[in-house]
Amino acid sequence: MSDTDCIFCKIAAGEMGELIYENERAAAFHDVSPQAAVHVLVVPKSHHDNICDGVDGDTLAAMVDAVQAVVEQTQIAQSGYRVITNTGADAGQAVAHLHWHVLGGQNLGPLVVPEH
Ligand code: DGP
Repeated sequence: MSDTDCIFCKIAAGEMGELIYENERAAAFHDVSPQAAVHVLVVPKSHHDNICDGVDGDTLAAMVDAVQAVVEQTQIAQSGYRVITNTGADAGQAVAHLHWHVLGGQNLGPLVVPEH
């Protein structure tokens, strides 16, 4: 089910014309504020606040298919890439619709978090 107030629900439904890939259950589009040479977001078409919000296996499989398609389309398989999902305040999640960041196209360096 989609949430009419959710921007990623609208994008995933193709209402904003930004999709670079879609299948039955997932969609991909360029991040509006890219943090790397390649920065694509993969989302489920159904609304889930985050990865622990009742996502079924078929939807997760469709998201993996979307990642594979994006990796192929952007030609980042050889050089490497990172897939991450931010969840909740401590991770800085800004949009409450599950999304996987696919980052690549350059050396990403080590995964860095602030000192604790
Ligand atoms: P996060 O901090 O993990 O919730 O990242 C949210 C990302 O979503 C952030 O990198 C910017 C991106 N974003 C937010 N609004 C939009 C939008 O309307 N369109 C697109 N393409 N990306 C968006």
